[in-house]
Amino acid sequence: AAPATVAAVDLGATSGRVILGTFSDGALQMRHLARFPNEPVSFGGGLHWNVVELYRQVLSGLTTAEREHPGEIVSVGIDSWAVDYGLLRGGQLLGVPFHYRDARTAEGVEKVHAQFDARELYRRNGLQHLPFNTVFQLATDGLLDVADTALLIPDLLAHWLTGAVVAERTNASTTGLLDPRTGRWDTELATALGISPSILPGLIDAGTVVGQLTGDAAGSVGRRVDVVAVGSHDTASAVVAIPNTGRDFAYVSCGTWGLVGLELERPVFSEEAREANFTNEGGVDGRIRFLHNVMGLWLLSESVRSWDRAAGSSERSSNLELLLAEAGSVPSPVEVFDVDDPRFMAPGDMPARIAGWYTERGLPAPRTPAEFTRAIIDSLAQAFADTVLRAARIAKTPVTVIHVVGGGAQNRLLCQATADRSGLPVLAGPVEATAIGNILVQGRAAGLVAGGLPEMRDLVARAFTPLRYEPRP
Ligand code: LFR
Repeated sequence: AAPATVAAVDLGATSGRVILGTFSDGALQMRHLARFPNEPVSFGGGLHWNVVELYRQVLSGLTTAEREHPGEIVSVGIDSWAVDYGLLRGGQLLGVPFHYRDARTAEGVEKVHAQFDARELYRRNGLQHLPFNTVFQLATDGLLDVADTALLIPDLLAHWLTGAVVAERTNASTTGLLDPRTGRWDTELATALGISPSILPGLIDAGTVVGQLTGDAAGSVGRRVDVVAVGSHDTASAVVAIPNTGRDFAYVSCGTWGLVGLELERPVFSEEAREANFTNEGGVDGRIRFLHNVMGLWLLSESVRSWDRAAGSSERSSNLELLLAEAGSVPSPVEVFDVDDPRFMAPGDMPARIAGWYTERGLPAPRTPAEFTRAIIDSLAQAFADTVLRAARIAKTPVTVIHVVGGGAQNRLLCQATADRSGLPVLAGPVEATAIGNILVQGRAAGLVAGGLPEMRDLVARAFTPLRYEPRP
């Protein structure tokens, strides 16, 4: 068959990418086309996403793709971080979407919990408690009453590209307003919370054609290309690209967050699961992503930002490679810190908060960037290990290997420490799992890949051999 190409738009909390995936004879080849920063903007007392700039960058990436590979691209798919949304009225965006790290969510949690306590909410939506789950954000959103439509970020961009108004299911599953048993909106819950179900768009599954580039978008790109819904929650796309065709595996999708858990056939609503704060998010092909959000490399990137700030803008020289090498040769902290402490959620001086965790307990705090980095890596690895073992226990499934995918797969110190602290082998890679999952689901929709998750994962395993870390005593 002639080679055919799809375009993945993958938007992360710090950068966005447009990546092309070309299928020929059952193999996949990737080309990085564009990479652009995604920097939240703080104004008017709120922390926001610059979604218009993101849209501009996506359009510019797609235009470049068409110019460099005229007529080759068969579809476009968009994924991003979860939970955040834009509100619209009459097709116009109302306000600038909030960042999930904005402090307003505390008020939303109070409002929702006044009506539905944590137990009742879990019984209905099966989600771990994260103060920024969409349901809490909506409950405190001043524009809710004026809005006629709520669109999650990838759906919002797809709307601007095509005019379609849809909610892709994997991402909708992170809102807290979806019933994981039925895969439908929990309209009773929404109504009780004053969220009109009419603002929630019709749900679609990954693999569905959303529409075609229209209007200005078709004009810029020069052609009416299909936009296909992928696992539009980035973590759902990442899990598609885990290079394992067997069972019994756990995963850590490690970037800004460390999403740690299992793929299950059915959700787990037990009290034990709720207390351990495990979520039942929706995966591609109806799977359940039974996982917990571990704070992730945010701890390190936010620390690096603090050190850069202190060094002055002229000296933005923190070299991550060097820092990790140094961290590898300082001793482990006496005790690892609790990476999930909510104090680490907001942007700001991360080293000071980490030091505070230690000094409050009368423990020696790290002092140098290398010591902080070592403490962060070891503490993350411990949390990854604990979370994998806990997930296996709660879901009553054996785990024999941990797959680390995403940016964190490049971090050798982290992968080795995770193997050591869990006693399980770690298979690291692919780094671009999210974009690969996005590409595979589009490829399947276009008939370029056949089969289900096992076939797609088999292709990943052949194209991107993971690196193996054995646990050391
Ligand atoms: C990862 C991620 C997580 C989600 C968090 C906030 O990028 O999508 O899965 O909990 O971002 O949306």
